[in-house]
Amino acid sequence: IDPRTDVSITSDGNLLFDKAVKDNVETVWHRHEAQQPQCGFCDMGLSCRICIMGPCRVDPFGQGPQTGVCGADADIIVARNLCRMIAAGAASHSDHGRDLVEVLEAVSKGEAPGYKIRSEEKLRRVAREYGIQTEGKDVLTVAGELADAMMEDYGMRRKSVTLVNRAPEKRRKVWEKAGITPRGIDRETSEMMHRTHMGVDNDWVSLLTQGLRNALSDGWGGSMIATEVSDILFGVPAPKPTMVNAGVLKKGQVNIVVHGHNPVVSEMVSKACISEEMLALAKAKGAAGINLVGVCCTGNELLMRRGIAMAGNHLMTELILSTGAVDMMIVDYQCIMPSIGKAAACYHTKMISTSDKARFPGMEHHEFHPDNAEEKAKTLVKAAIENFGNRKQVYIPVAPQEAVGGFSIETILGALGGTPAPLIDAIKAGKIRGAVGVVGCNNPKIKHDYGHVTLIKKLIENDILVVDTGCVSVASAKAGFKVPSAIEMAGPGLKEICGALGIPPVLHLGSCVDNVRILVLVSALADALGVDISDLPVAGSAPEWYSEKAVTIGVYCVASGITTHLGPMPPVTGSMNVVKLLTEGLNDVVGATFGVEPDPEKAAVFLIRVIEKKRKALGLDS
Ligand code: NFS
Ligand code: SF4
Repeated sequence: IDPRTDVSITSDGNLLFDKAVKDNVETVWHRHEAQQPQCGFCDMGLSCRICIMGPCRVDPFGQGPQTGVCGADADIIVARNLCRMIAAGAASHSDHGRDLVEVLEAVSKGEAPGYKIRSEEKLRRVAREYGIQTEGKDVLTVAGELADAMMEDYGMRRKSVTLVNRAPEKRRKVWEKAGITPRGIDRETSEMMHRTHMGVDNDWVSLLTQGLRNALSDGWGGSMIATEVSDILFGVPAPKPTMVNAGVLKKGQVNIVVHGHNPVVSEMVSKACISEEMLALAKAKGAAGINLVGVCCTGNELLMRRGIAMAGNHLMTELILSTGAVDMMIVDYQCIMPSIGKAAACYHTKMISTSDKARFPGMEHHEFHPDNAEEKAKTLVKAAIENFGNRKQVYIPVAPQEAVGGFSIETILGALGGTPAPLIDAIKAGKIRGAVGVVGCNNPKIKHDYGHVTLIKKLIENDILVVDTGCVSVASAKAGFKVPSAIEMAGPGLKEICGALGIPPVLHLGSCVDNVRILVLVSALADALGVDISDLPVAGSAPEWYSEKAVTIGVYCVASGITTHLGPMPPVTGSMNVVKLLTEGLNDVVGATFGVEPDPEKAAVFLIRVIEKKRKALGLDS
């Protein structure tokens, strides 16, 4: 593609893209271009390769075949494909949660040197929610019992996953009535895969109903466990200043980038980076220090708890390497493009994979387990220091942007004096019209960060409080929305409230599993008002989503009563029945729907309308 093309709305994105082109580094944009035109059948969800009587496809124009070899029609094929995306997303978050539960168990047995319980208060609080008697028990016993109880949530011993009890009673009744209360975390994913096997569930409504239950098993199960156990092991986040964009890389220091999702790895690396021994070694090698930064969600985990800087989001990962300033990139799993080993090979950068379940071309594999992670992290940091001297030219084209992150629900409620009442008052008074969770990824189908930044700008101008997570949170921080002075970009009401609290109008809630913090917050708001989540003037949005995980998040948000906007169209347009169910029919079942709109300006109008309608129904502006 034309090297002068604007691929990003950020200057580091564009300048580093030019640098990558100059260095002959192939990027996600080049590969996206090479794939054009992409398959129209797949785009509409009308192709099926579930069994090998196929692959099959249904002709959307009604002339060619209208069923696959087995007889599945467009509705069945589209629904099955979407349901398998939900299952894959739920599996990814929930398996990440499982890895944390295993660390919690290992800590309780004294088999995870370097890890510890950082929030005993949260450990005991969550344990009580699991019905564990905590009084008089020492912390490690409680940790062991909680790990055990969480493991049961993954299986089939319980009627429902435990943390659904956090949802307002009205919401739980909705789920019961629809038959979508999630039972076991693994159970729902497994059943989803079973139902979508050839010759099992061939009713698109019934399939999608299980899709809702499967997504709920992630939102109120696996993802929620991932966030809660991360807080227990690494600390409950509190607001901290940080820096974002490619400018956080430092010329004179050893730069280590962590990429992926699981704080089990990145926390140990961050610990090793601040040890005296490593600092001394770095200095002996001529570096002024060790600079640890993040990309993607494991970076968000570190930013939330330690204020560690973020070099970029999903589409920046190859570009960050093209600075030539990265001495080592350490990855675990999810959203790590298999291309980055090749990109790094153009520079001196050492690439390290760490998970037994995720290997990549062009990377050295150093497996982290709870018992060896502390040692492994030190070995890797040493190797990164050794690599510092091998740098050639370094190009860091921008200065970093300041931001504040670390808004856990505990701190938000704490800042409000322990109850959501002041927030509710501001909403009732109309100073804050409502809130939108803007979440999700980047996708080369949309100009990098354009969807996020444009949408958020419109929302805050209209007095809508924004909370964000995942790759959005980096885009909005880079755009300057996350400093207290950003209230100048907000409408008068939002400006007044955020100004009084000393917070920015866009609050960083964390990684993608941390979307569950939004569920906890809206539950608290609904309970305080005595209404259901679907009655609240809130909405969700994923303006640039790409991943299966994002599908699952969207579905659990809607199933939880939060109407959700998607930028890119999911592969469902081959079935008008499925489209109608997602955009209209679900309203009767769960009180929320999906809306699709690639243009963020129009999406803002859609979201504002949703919020104003809810306000009216609650009688807030009468
Ligand atoms: Ni979420 Fe985080 Fe980013 Fe998308 Fe990937 S890093 S888990 S999936 S791309 S927001
Ligand atoms: Fe074709 Fe049916 Fe097999 Fe799918 S499940 S590939 S539609 S025969």
